Amino acid sequence: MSTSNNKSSVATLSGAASLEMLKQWVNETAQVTQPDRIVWCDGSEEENTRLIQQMLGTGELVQLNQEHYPNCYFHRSHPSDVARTEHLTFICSDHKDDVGPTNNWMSYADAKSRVWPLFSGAMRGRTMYVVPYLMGPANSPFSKVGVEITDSAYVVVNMRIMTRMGQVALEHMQQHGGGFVKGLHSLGDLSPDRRFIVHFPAEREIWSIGSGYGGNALLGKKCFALRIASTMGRDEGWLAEHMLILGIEDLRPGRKGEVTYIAAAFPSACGKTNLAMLVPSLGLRDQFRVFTVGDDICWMHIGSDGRLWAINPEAGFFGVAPGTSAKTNPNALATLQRNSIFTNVALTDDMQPWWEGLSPAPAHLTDWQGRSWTPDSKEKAAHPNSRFTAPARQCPCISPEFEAPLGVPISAIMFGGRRARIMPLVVEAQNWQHGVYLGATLSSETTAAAVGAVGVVRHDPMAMLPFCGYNMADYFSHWLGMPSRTSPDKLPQIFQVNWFRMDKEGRYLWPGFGENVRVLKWIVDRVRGRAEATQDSPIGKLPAEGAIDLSGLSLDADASNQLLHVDRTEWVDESERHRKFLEQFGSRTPQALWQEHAALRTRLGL
Ligand code: OXD
Ligand code: MN
Repeated sequence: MSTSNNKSSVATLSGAASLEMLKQWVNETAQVTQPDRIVWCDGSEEENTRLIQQMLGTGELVQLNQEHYPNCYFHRSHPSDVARTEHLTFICSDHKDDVGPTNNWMSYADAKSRVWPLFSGAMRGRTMYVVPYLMGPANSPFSKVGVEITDSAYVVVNMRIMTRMGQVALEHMQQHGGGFVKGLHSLGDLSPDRRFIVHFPAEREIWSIGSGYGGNALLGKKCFALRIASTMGRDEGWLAEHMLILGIEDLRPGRKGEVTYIAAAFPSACGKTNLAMLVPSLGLRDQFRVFTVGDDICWMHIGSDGRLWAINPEAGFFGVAPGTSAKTNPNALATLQRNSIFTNVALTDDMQPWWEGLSPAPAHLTDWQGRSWTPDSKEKAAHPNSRFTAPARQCPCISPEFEAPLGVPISAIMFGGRRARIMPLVVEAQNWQHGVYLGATLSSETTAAAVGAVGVVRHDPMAMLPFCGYNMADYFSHWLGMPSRTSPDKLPQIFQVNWFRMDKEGRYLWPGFGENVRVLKWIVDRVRGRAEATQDSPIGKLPAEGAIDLSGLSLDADASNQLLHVDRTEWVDESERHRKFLEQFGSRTPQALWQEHAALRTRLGL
């Protein structure tokens, strides 16, 4: 098996040796998978057009209404292959303890005997595409090269949107050396019984078989940029996170257009894309403007000034379609209007994509499974996890720093969950260690982005539960160690937010979307030392009375009180849940988190 010669020593390979390794790996893989032909992808326009024409011929892609959606296409996946499959996602390492209780572990022996044979002859009758890609801007010292071998043309055209693909990656590898992350993907027979997504962090390698779904098959995204990169970050002293990156420009008089950069972690399908592209609500539009650097993944390094600098390793957005509308996210709508791929949405009779929340339902649609649909139909027209893949450069609010090789300096980190109860709208950590505790104990209700029950509260530390490539307790230690790598006062302030709190009748208390700028405003003013916070809440610093700008918002007094209310009894229970969660990691749980837990209990009067 090819993992044997790719131990992390590849980091020292020269450009020429890296290229040699690539050729050898392609040959070895072709011998095993037996494709009819091998195509090296260069990422060019011509190549893309050729692949699209080919897929239009086989029906893998369908052309959308070119007048309204120029160069846009539609793909319908297998109905059993519509979301990430966490139970079929594994980390392979020597010891089970390396991956911890929150990951599925696989031994090398099992990978060899259960998964590797599935690749044998898997590409017979198919084309094998070799897809070199760069995660991060060209010329960035933080960018990293991956190569995906895949037998899916749909994967290739998506990778071209989501990454800097082709020649640019080979050039980066030739110039910088350091090898590449190997990603082997085959659709296999698409059966969930023979579906595996296996990561080899020590070898910087990924195997994925049996799925064409984005998070399982576009290997640059979750597999490389989070699971493998999180282990690289641990080894090299940086952070790979499931976070959006936004810049918020202050337009108020005397502020000289200062831009504050914020990185924010939310679990999948909790509105990261919407927040990253936020258009401030009318009342605050003349005070702030938001720029998007990234909507899903953030790599943060300590810069020469001691601050944390962030790049978005991706080049596109793989966004959840349902709920995206001119009201909730006009920037996303403008972004996906051309050169985009839509997966598992519904189609109007004149071949435009449609999903729940986009507009009032038309009288007739074709649903995501190809069936005739009317508003009387019982099922949703678009799959709840239907997606658009769109180039980031098309986003009207893309940051001027999007391609900046060193990224942007982060002043605040937000951790957000989807919680109907308990969690206040916003709370600020007392310091870095407390902030890591807030991130580590984050919980959220599950969504349609992964297969399984929706709406169940589960711990999702730093929104990384499905994406951390090693033992989560060691990941907490890595976070806790950041102050020792720089001057602690240079690190961002940490906040926890919850847009999803409900009243007793099950109605959202907070309007969300463009109104979230009110919370960002408080955060910006906090990190710049201009806003008030209370010091006496047991869970952290809450906005002082009147510190969140609610002007022009018709929230009744009761709702605004409930939004920031900390219920002692509920928090006593919550702290119990924290304890159970932290106990799972046994002696690996960092002492600093137990200290924070004890301090929380003391503040709760226990
Ligand atoms: C995603 C996810 O696709 O988190 O970004 O599932
Ligand atoms: Mn995500």
